[in-house]
Amino acid sequence: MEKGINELKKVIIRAKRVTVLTGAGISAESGVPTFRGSGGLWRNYEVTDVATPQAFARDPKLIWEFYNWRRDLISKVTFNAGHKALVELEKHVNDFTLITQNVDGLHRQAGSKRLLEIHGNLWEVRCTKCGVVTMDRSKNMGQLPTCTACGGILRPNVIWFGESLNPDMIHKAIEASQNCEFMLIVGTSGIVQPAASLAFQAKAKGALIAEINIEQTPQSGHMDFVLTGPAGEILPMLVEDFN
Ligand code: BV8
Ligand code: ZN
Repeated sequence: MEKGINELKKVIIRAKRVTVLTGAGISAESGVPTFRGSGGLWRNYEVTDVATPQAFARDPKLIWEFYNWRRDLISKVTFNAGHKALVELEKHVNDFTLITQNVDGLHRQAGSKRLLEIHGNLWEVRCTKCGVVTMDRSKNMGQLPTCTACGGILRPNVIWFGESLNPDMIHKAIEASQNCEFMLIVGTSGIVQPAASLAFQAKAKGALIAEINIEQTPQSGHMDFVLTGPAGEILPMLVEDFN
């Protein structure tokens, strides 16, 4: 890994346009379970079983149990050295975009500014009737929270499987992938679309792409750099010479 990291540091220190894509792996060292790693997710449910509009229509109370469990868990954790290193990187690069698939809000908490939360944010709720979106950091929203304005049932303001991403958000993510000279892919299994296609959008436009993960992924073979190890250790090493 020594060779890879030194070569990568030489590229990144000179890079003017950098885009980063993160997944659940960057929050793993904060204690947030990933979706497909060992330990799965919640009561043996696959995330694709519970993070869908159909599941919410069928049993909103069960889905709120799932999201209240995640709210409680994430309210007890904080960002880690990997999130902090990306805040450092953002300070150093003049054209920087951080795209995250995570809904845990830890990049925002760490101080990232140029941030696209393409799957939404766990701490926001949206009324299924009037559509109003509010930030609510309660650890437990109750069995079936309702909108104070119209009484409609509230849902987590995240993008579920089978739901389209916000067009403006995905447009900005594609632009940031196509216009960068260097893209870091951190802590994602590269399964979920359309996020998983962004690395290839960057590569198709001539960017160098690097993967940081504790294991190989289906995308590893396409990468210019593959650094195997925890994001919380590798990312700080990448930015240590900036100051
Ligand atoms: C959509 C919010 C149009 C909810 C999430 C082809 C094209 C288009 C769509 C599809 C397609 N094929 C299939 C689809 C449908 C679907 C999809 O991709 N399904 C997958 C399962 C195949 N996509 C969609 O539905 C998307 N919508 O495309 O709209 C459309 C409309 C109708 C019909 C069709 C298409 C919406 C997708 C968004 C879903 N919402 N989250 C919530 O979180 O509550 S996705 C969910 O998975 C999370 O956001 C998560 O971040 C994301 C991706 O998972 P990862 O982040 O990669 O996490 P994972 O656990 O998998 O991997 C962790 C990695 O970290 C591992 O590699 C591990 O090794 C590594 N790791 C662990 N520890 C560390 C580490 N790395 C470094 N350091 C460590 N310490
Ligand atoms: Zn309402």
